[in-house]
Amino acid sequence: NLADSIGMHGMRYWRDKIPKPDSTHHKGRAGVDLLIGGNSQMEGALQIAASGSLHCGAGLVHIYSPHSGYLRDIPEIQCHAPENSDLKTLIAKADAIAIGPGLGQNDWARQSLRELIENAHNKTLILDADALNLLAQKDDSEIAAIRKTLQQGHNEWILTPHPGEAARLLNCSVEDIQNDRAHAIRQLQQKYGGIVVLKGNGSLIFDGKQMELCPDGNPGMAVGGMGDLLSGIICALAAQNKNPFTAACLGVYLHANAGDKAAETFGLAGVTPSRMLDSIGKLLE
Ligand code: NPW
Ligand code: AMP
Ligand code: MG
Repeated sequence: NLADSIGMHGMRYWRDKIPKPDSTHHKGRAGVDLLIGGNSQMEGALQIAASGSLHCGAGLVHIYSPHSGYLRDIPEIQCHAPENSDLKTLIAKADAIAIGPGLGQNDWARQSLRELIENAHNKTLILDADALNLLAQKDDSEIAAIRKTLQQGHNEWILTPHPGEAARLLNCSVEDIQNDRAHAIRQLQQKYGGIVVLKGNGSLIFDGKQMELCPDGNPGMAVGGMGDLLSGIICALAAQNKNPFTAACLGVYLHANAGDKAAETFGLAGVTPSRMLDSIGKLLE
């Protein structure tokens, strides 16, 4: 019986679990986010993720990207290029780290994923997009070692696959995933551990014990960059919040509700990640 085992608490329930900023709040307390990705031709993915973090109350947003110069359009964001920044130092400063939006799968992407998994102790990690595609690679000893370190480490991590990525992670078809999404998310959690967000119409969130279903959102959200925005939102909430399951659930609801607000204002065809940014702050209150 799905109703017995799957919660549908709604955005307010999750929002009420996070502390509201008081007058003593400062940027050091509002969470330091690090976002890794933005490889060739996918710089926009990391830009969207970083904007999502910024609009979700992050105190400081750092990005690590081989093409970080393009983000100077968003002056609030601190940009780090591999040739003159040390990833370990950036990891040490961050409260939560998202890797994947526009990451690609080249040597730099692999090396960044490996360095992150090896060095991010006691940090919440969000693995999305190409980080998941790398993790799904079979018959690859380097990736097998990364998977092992991830599973044996002490990190809290959140995987955010869309059905295509979920199918790669489980080595099955998208139809298999969509035919029984509750079963698929259980399998993903069993295989990889951590918290899993299975995206799509009716996103599910599962940590091995609790499962939440978000019924909000709309088909206008089926547009490039939408999942990248979610990664940035969850990263900001995880950096501000000690409970990563709350961060994942609230992030999914906020994102879906911002999508519904954009659909009301612009129509389904007019929903874009950029147009959702302005409503995120209001929805958080
Ligand atoms: P099909 O066609 O059904 O067989 P990919 P990506 C499936 C970056 N981006 N339900 C579907 O397979 C990302 O961050 C950059 C069912 C589809 O063909 C990544 O780093 C942008 N199936 C990188 O690009 C904006 C679904 O998966 C395939 C499904 C690759 O990520 C775009 C596509 O997924 C993008 O975010 C669903 N709901 N969703 C930028 N502006 O810089 C997907 N599938 O191959 O994982 O490619 O998601 O575009
Ligand atoms: P990605 O495929 O990584 O760009 O992620 C797409 C995002 O948009 C996820 O958060 C999905 O849950 C959301 N989304 C896409 N299509 C729909 C839909 N038909 N209904 C609700 N949410 C959707
Ligand atoms: Mg995506």
